[in-house]
Amino acid sequence: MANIIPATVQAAQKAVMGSKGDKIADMARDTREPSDNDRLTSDFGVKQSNNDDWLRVANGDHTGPSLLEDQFAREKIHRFDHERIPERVVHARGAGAFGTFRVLESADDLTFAPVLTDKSRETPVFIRFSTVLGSRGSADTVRDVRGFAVKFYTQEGNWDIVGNDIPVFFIQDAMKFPDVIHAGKPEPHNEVPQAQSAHNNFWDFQYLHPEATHMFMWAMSDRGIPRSYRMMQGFGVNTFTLINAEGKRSFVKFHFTPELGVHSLVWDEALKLAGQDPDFHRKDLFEAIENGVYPKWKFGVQVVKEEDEHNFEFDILDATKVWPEDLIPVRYFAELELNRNPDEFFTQIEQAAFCTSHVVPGIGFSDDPLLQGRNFSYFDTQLTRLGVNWQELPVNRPVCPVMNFNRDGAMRHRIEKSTVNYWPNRLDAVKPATHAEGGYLEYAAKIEGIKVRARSTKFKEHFNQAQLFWNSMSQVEKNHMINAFAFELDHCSDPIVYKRMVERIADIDLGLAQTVAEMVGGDIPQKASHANHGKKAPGLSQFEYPPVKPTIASRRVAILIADGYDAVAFNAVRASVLASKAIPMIIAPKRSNITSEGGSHSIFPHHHLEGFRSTMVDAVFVPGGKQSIATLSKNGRAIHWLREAFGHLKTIAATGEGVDLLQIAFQLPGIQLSSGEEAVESYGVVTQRNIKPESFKEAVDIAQGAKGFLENFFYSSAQHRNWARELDGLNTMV
Ligand code: HDD
Repeated sequence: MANIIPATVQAAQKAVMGSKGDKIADMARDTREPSDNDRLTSDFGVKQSNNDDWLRVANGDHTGPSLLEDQFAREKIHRFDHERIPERVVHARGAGAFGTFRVLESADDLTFAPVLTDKSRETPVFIRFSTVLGSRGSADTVRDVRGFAVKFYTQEGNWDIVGNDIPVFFIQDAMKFPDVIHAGKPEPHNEVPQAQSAHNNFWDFQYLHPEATHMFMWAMSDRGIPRSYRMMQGFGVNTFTLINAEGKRSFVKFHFTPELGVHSLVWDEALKLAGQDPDFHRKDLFEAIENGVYPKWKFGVQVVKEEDEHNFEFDILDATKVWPEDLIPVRYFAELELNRNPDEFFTQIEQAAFCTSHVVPGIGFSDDPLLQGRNFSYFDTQLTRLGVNWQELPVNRPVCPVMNFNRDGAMRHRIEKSTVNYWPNRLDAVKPATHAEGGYLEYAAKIEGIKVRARSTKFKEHFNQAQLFWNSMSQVEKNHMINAFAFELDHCSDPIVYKRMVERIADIDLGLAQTVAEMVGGDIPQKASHANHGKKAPGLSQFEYPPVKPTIASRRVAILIADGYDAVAFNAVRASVLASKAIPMIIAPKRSNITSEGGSHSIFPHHHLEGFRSTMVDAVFVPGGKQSIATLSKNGRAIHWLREAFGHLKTIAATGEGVDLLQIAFQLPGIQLSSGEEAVESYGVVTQRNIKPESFKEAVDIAQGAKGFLENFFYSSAQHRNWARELDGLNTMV
């Protein structure tokens, strides 16, 4: 029987795929790297001798008109004119990386998909993180939901989980997607605001659309302002199904939980970063991978047996509901690591395209009405953005063989060598695969019913889980949510919008509604429209996800110095920061050589105080040195730097005269500072006044000893933020 894949092509495919279906090797087929051995050519390959001057008429020293004849100049301009493709209609701004997925414990009781059962496999993956509302050029740190889209390049084909960092959604039915997005995106008359939900239309929709209540609570929580893509959970959101070898089907929700813990920015920091470093998240991901601190997530599923589908208060197919973890715990059994940055943003991130409908044998859909609509929408949007052959693009193409009779269309790359392009054909070429050969089989679900435009009764309850979420927040998170509502509704100019929203919040919690009403100018409600049931559930507060082990790896630690700094303390701390795989950032009043006390050392700082702000680091260290501290204490920006870092609840440490600078900056009676040999930790401020070792080695030894200065400094920094400072009202100096 003729095989339609010629032997040479098969061999080439095998060679690039390697035994693991290596995606990096696969993309390398289309990668080129310019070098000084290369010579300039046109796109049609002819060498060119000038890349700067358009061919034109010259008369002596005078130049005349440019000539249309210059094919090379025209090609350059034409190509440039067409560089842009439509941005994604949602999730336009994003960043991504490549990595690997490994199964630690087979889930073969649930599925026969090898990607979830075969422990010997390393499945290549690609993730794109994103914000939802902003345009491609908007800021990273805005309050928004974050996309968490994963492509698994399995040997059975591509599997996409197109998820978010929040486990629920604003709507239950895909038909409402254009409305929720139109309402959230900039308003139609003036295209304002960019990348923000703080406007009339967004909140008007939220009120008029009670099923969004649970999700807007999540969006107003700290989940809406993550510290890093690496510190977010990922959720498949929709209900999928897994089918095992016996043909038994279970309903599942997919979860990714980060090893670094779940952490957020504080709101003031997020606002400032949007201007000071709009690429904050994009750079953070790139920097961590570049430094070899590879972000990792554990992967798991919540499982509901088919026979239990209707045994819950909520409908398990309703994407506005979580499956509370006290009822349905997460079963973690695999891990995902990101370990490679893209080589080129456009071809590998911008052209990446996901489809919820892309599943592999052993994984299936459910009747979740949001998922059903999504399964239509994603393929369709790729046609507009990338064209019909989008699955041939390097980042999108599977690592396993692709063979069918889909043909032609704009920008077809693959060359199909055959006399037939239809099925059935006389060559018997490209036969449908049997189930035993790995052919996808739809689950034989029994369906009966009548055609209606309606949803089940359980879909109509909207407030129980919004209350559950609010009740499960820690005090700190509750405070942040109150502030978030206060900010957002203050940006709504139409009284009907903020007044009604206060009424809606009274469906969740009367106390919350009263506080928000006072802040934003709504009528203060006297009665809860739905009494709060008072129940809590595990897994909702992000404080339940600390780092697996306390670490400062990949955190940025600023070291503030000026001429005359204490070189021994400086070097000891910098070396220890580096040894912990964190990133020291040396900041001084100027970016030119800074000389130590006594002139024995000098160092070229990374940035000066005006160029690089405290918002861009996680912790600050101020070494002593009389002259250095005298200079910094007279520098308004240095004082502001420390006050701002303190206000943003970051760990701040100082040795020697550096302690005096903290005293000047904070002047707070509540905080204890070291006055002698002892390292003191107080509200995340770590100080040791007398640290006068003779040598660098001695300094490191002292620092790393029990209860040592460094131990305290690093432990405190690894906690991410000092919440006690906020709870005790000490953080008012931002
Ligand atoms: Fe969507 C993109 C996540 C509902 C229609 N969506 C998109 C991306 C993510 C999500 C992460 C960016 C993918 C990338 O990085 O390229 N979307 C979700 C989640 C949803 C959801 C978690 C709810 C469970 N989406 C949803 C619905 C529809 C869409 C109900 C339409 C009926 N989404 C799209 C889209 C996008 C998209 C218009 C824009 C760009 C793209 O697909 O590739 O088709």
